[in-house]
Amino acid sequence: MADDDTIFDKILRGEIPCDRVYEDEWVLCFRDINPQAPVHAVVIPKKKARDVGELCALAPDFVGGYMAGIVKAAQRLGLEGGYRVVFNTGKDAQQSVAYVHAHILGGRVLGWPPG
Ligand code: DGP
Repeated sequence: MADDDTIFDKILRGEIPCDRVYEDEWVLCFRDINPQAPVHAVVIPKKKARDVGELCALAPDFVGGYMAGIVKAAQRLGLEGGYRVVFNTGKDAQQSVAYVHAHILGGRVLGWPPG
């Protein structure tokens, strides 16, 4: 389906440039184009899932590789003081790209609860 081909599919295929932070066999991490914190990157798995629900249907090895990739990306970003990982999921959470992505946010003290 054409509308399944998201901006993140295109970034993963190298058709659209990104500011790459970290990459391994499981994930690609790049800086968010619209940062919400001094450090803001997104991590996508190299196998397509639209959201965390679909992600959980993938093989456990793959989900584990994705989670480990998120942590390695955060280390690469130098967030020793801590960071937040967010999966916006569905309409109420304002997920705007239908390709699962973990936001990594840091570089300042983050408020809680989020908006
Ligand atoms: P969400 O709202 O959770 O679906 O987050 C999608 C994020 O993707 C949003 O923070 C902006 C970011 N984004 C959208 N288009 C691009 C792009 O072309 N490049 C990069 N680097 N980030 C993008």
